[in-house]
Amino acid sequence: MHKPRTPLRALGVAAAAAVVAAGSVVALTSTAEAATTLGASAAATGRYFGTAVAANKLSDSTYVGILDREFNAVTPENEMKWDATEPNQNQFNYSSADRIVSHAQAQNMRIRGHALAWHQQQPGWAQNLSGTALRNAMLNHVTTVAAHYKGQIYAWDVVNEAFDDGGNGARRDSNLQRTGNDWIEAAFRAARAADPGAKLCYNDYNTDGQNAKSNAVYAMVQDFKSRGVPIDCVGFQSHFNAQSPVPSDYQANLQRFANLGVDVQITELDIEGSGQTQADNFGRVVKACLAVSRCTGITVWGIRDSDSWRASGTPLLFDSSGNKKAAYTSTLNALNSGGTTPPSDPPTSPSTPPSTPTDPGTGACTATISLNQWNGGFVATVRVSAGSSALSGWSVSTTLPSGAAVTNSWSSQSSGSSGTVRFANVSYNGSVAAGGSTEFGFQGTGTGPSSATCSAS
Ligand code: 9MR
Repeated sequence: MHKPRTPLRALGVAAAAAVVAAGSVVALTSTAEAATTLGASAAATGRYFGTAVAANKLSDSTYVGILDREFNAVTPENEMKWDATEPNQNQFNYSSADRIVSHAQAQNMRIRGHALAWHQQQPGWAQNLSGTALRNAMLNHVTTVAAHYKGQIYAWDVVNEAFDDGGNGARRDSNLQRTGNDWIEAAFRAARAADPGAKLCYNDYNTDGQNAKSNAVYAMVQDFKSRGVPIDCVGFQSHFNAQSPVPSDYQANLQRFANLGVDVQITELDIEGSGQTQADNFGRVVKACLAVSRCTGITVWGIRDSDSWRASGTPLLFDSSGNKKAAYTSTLNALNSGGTTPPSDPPTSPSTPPSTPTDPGTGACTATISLNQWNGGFVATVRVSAGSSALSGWSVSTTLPSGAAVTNSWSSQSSGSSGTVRFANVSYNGSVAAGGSTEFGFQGTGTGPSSATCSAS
């Protein structure tokens, strides 16, 4: 990363000479080159530094002044949630979210999308649904919103806060959970199909250290990775206060998730308190992220204390007048102390990366279905495997039992929805190397099929 050298030049010749004479030019150089805003300092380590933004504050000049000066990423605080984007079923409203997106794009900021599927802030109509109707409404929501912002979102919180706090490592009971345990993977698959370029994150709180809840999330991520369910990142909200302090194993916990092959991000950081204690805590959190190469960025949950969802705890980096707090200084210093470098981003791949074909291939193929059936609906995951020759395209047919219908599919182009249904490859998964395989899926009502036939095209 090229660092601006201007601050060094800005030093008087005499002062520079004095430091050289004192033999500490190296220290001076790093200090003099240190970036002076949160975003620029994070960028010098290959990371972003973001904040939650509220659309209705974009007319507040103090707020926007700090936002544009200090941050290079934003998360809409409420504007992309289900109640905001789909107030009535199948009527989508992006007006508030788009104001934030336009602002961020004009400022070259990354955008974290928050949150596609969550038990809270559901519109009333969704709260009143259950079973297959809710599952389908959720998938339609994920698909439509992710498709609307396709290509514009750095990372999506696809599913938010789906685990219990009780110490039992269980899923949180919710209307979404009651549609079947696979609702989370179904949401991730729908998001990947709608916006293959966005990183897809699971986001939660009280998962910041190793505990029963984070262990359960860890097991889910491990399972998703092993089965090819598309997940790219885990968000650690990091809402801290005296009752919920920064855990002593915070960095180790980030690292163990990163070791599963996902990025980790600090997504909603705020730390109640004041003065040096608060400053030290912010410094610790930032240094933990910098020490983990797959920790790709930090987002604080608001700009000024008065912007916080828990303003009385003064948990942010700027006071209510917009002045920098001690916590700001320690955050900036921690960012400027440097750290590991995140891997450069490969293009986000579909759940099973497409194999590079060595020849165009027209070989035979087989399709195997793994079915997740619940009362009234199903999700089918289909593995398409090439034989001894490569495939340049494929199509899979299956006959649904009577009464069943396909309602949604991913990583394939479907035709028909009942009786015999056909699924053809999409652009990125038609080429399958000899002996290789790829995966697509579909969801439906009724009883799902257990077998399918594959033909090469
Ligand atoms: O900061 C958000 C606040 O304005 C909303 O009223 C609240 C509603 O649930 O959500 C707050 O943001 C939450 C985030 O979406 C998910 N993690 C916890 C955050 C703080 O409650």
